[in-house]
Amino acid sequence: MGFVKIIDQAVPNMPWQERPERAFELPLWRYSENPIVNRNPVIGVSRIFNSAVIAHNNAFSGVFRGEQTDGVPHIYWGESADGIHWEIDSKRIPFVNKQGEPFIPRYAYDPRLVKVDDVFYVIWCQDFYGASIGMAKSTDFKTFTRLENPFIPYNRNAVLFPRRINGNYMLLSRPSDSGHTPFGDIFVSESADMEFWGRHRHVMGKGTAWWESVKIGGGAAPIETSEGWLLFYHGVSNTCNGFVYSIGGAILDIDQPSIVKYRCKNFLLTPEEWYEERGFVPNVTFPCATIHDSDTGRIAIYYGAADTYVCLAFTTVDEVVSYIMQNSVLSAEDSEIGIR
Ligand code: BMA
Repeated sequence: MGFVKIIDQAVPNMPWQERPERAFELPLWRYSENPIVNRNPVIGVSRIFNSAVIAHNNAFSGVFRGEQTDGVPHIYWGESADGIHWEIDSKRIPFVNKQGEPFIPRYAYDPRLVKVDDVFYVIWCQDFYGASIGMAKSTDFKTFTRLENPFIPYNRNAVLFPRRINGNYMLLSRPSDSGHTPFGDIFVSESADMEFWGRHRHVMGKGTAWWESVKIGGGAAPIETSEGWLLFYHGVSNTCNGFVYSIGGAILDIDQPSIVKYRCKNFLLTPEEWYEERGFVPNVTFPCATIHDSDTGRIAIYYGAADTYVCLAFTTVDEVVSYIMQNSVLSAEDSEIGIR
């Protein structure tokens, strides 16, 4: 065991591959068999990417962004024995309202899957008279009951914390426009009941570093550690050929997550491999989930690549937290509580 402790369950059967021998600076390394979900994965779906998974009952379950053959994204359910090979339903998740009646979003994308208080929550982006956050809960992975949309448009990249903090649920989100948003900071909001959200705080702004100078957005559900909440997020830069999405890392205060304690000035992973540089949207690495093991400190990061594939990268909590700490640069906005 190293110096940082993951405060969560042990997942001894999590997917894992040792760090390659070859020398490189960054603390994340890719799974050698990427992508783990390829093109045309099920009938009616041409691409699956930006998807989230969870360890459950000695196996793994996931919500997948499936781009249908008509181009419209919806959310699909999948299961896996090893977290690498996935059986994905060919029918999208049949969301219902509180009365149990079908209540399907017009479109739905970039789902996250987080367990809080023994309930599984799916959070995604959907149409609510403009792009906004959709939510549903399930206790059996059969019935997915939609909850009130937490925010008015426009908003994306909502990520729940995996436990209440000071008694309240906490949700990261990134206010946006309804298009290819050219701005964006991460905020955190609180709720006592998962229905009414408030006490909004600014967490972090787009970075001063070039790789995250256009906008940022929450990625995987924060991991509770002895040093604070470990957050993998995406950062975007602009080029003459469009946006480039990289993976960044920060550590938020454990009791007041609007305060950033450490923020890495370097990306942790940026598009380099063919499956990240070539696809429906080139140059995108977009983290949406982790599986992590408190006994070994191992972390597997699930990320979408080039809006086309699902991929895996690995690290350990010691390696990634020390890299973030050693390369941390904080702005005044990062360190403050986030009220004006
Ligand atoms: C964002 C979202 C993501 C996507 C990214 C790159 O605005 O739509 O789903 O991966 O753009 O295209």
